Amino acid sequence: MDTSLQTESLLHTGTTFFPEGVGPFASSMDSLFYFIFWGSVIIFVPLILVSIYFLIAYRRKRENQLATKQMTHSTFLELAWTVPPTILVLIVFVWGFKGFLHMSVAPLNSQEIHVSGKKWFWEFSYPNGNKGIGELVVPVDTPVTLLMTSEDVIHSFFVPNFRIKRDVLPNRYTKLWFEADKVGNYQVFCTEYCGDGHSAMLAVVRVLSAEDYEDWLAEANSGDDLPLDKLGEKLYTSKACATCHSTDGTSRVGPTWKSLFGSKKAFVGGGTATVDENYIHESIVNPGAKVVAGFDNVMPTYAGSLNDREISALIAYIKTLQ
Ligand code: HEC
Ligand SMILES: [Cu+2]
Repeated sequence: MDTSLQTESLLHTGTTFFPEGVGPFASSMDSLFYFIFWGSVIIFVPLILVSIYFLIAYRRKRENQLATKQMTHSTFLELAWTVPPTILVLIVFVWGFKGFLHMSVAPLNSQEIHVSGKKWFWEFSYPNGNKGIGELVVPVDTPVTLLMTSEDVIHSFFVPNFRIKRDVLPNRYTKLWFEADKVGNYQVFCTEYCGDGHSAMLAVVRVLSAEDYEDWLAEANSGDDLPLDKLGEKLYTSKACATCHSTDGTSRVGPTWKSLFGSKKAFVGGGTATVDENYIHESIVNPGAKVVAGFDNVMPTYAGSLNDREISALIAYIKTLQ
């Protein structure tokens, strides 16, 4: 799986203002934007031109000369600058409110997927018990409701192509729905600054055809046919370990995995240990138990997100990185 930036869905399609619109909200939202944008241009440009003209035409020419005749009241002018703007604002309000209601009320037959924001990745839990990190897989032409919550700070879930965005809060559920009408990969961003790894808090919505989706459901998350170290290598990216751990010796948010197995580690607050299977297991399910010196206690726990086979697979993979 590739969770890197989906520039194809953002840059190479759509217009100057928007990436290609997918799903039920794009067309009305874009029309409303263009209405406001061009409306503002049409009002702003003549206003500035007339202001400049008046500035020059009626400037004070001699000492003590009043530039214009003083005017005290004009009912026509009062109405002209009150009624049309009110009508414009009401149009924008009704249009926007209708769109807001449309986005707020999901169709009854929609499929519910739980989204959990953690520093710094997105985890998706499907109705059949499958879990995925960094990748939300959905069938095309099917309404999907996202039930979202955060495990730590405030995040925000944004899919530019779908024109949907909503904050993801700790201790509260927020909802979003969409219905992708086109197969493809669409970029997800976190749009609430949430710390060091914020800009890397990316995910992809993979929209599959009905048949491909069935295939995906059948094989998803099994990984049964892979040897342990190969499965571990896959999990290293698919479970977002790669956001914080490198395999080439460089330090990211967390220590590198290169030559990790068998090495001696010192911890914050004193104490040392040699890295073995139990140490790695503990680091994954209870990362705060021993915090490696020089690093912060920011690794999320994977207890419940990884099963025993997956943890064994990660250990096997780390062993290969000597
Ligand atoms: C948000 C960043 C982040 C993510 C994601 C993350 N880790 Fe960590 N990890 C850290 C940090 C920081 C440390 C060092 C502090 C500590 O020991 O808790 C660490 C420590 C570790 C250690 C101990 C390393 C050592 O040098 O002693 C292991 C093993 C580990 N992580 C495994 C994983 C695995 C497996 C995953 C993915 C399933 C993962 N981590 C995902 C940040 C992260
Ligand atoms: Cu975030």
